[in-house]
Amino acid sequence: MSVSIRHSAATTVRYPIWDPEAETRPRPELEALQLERLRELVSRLATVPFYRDQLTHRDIGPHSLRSPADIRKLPFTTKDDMRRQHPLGLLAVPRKALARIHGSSGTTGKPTFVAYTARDLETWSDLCARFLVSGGLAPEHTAQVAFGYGLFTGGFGLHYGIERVGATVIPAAAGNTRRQIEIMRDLDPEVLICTPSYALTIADTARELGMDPRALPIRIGHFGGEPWTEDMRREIEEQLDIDAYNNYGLSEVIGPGVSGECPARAGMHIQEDHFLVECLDPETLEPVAEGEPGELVITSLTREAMPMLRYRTRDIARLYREPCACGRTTTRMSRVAGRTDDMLIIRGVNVFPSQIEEALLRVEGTTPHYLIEVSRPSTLDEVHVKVEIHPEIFSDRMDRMQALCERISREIHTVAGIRAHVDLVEPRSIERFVGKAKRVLDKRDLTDQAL
Ligand code: DLL
Repeated sequence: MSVSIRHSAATTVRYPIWDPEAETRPRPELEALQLERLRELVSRLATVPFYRDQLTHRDIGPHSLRSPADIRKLPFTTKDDMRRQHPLGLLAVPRKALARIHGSSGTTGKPTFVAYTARDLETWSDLCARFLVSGGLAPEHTAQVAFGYGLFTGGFGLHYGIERVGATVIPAAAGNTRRQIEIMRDLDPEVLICTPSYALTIADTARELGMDPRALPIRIGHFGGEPWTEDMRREIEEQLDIDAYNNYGLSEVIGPGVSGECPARAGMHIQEDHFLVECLDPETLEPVAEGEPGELVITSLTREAMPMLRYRTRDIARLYREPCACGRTTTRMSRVAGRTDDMLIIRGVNVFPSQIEEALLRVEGTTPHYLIEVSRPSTLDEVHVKVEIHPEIFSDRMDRMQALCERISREIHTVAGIRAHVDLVEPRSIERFVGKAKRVLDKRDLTDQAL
């Protein structure tokens, strides 16, 4: 099956649908499948003490569910729950059934782990294949992955999705931008996969090297892992002369592959045969009206190793259920408009202010008074951490102050995984607050009402 859509760049784009049966299923069939899978999930959760206790307490079993909307009878799972079940308390299969373990950063600096069985990995590859194909990846293409390979789900998730499509993958991994460009010139990949901000860095670096970024071979970009705006999409498309597609996911429920755009670019299609997504008012936890912003709460219907029941993502987005021009029948989600917690995403890395605090605590002479300033002067996020130090530590010796800055910066890197500029400031120069301290000044403009 293939769709023909008038593209924003006024070209006609025709891309096949990877799994037409799953992606264009009539809604009543899709909902019946969701219900069946939800019931199976509730049965499977009886093997996880954390879930079993809550379900027993509420006297809920598979029989309690008559439609997917009955999911509202079930309890939520939060990042805190995951932390309390650290490292693998939420496993629903024996440890020996695991095929892989990834991790995501947590407020404490310790990663929370997410586990996969071999079948979970198969499903994951398929889900990535779906959105990659919906945004133009074809078997004859070569795709360069400039995401980190490691505990982060971006690199491996996309890698296997590309292989599943039958395309050629270049696992370039994150960083070393000049080398990324050299690889592109040598190997002519048509597709680039990374964070949206890194795509702009590649364009900047190409210009620094005296090249026209539009002359690079890539024609399609699949970007995700951090918030971006419609303006940024235009910039990326113009600077690199490509079509840029958005995709969304989070490690707790699988990684990339929860949703992704089609050529209509009217929101990201949620892979609803595998994820039941609710959009709730974060205060009342009641569903918001269609098209209104709310917190996404995701249930992974088919994950074997570590299923998530009503995971509170803290991501604010909107859902649209009307049919899409591409023929897919799935609900679409808007861009992520913000978060309900204080998590920052710096160059694709999730960072909690508490991690910066933890790093400061490790360095003698610092005080717990600090301010994190995040900006995006050109294309990449910059972090400045202003830290008050004890008066007796304050020194006229530049070299000592410099060494202290470097030490703090190293600790921040160790705990939070980001490079920050550290500015030592005089005692009592950072504003004090009576109530909740304001520790973060985010100067980036990431709000975007567009899809
Ligand atoms: O970032 C998974 C991923 C990798 C998705 C590569 C897409 C591409 P985490 O590190 O657990 O997983 O971070 C998840 O990142 O809750 C959102 O706040 C944010 N995020 C992910 N994709 C997008 C996006 C991966 N397209 C957190 N737009 C999520 C906005 C996004 N925010």
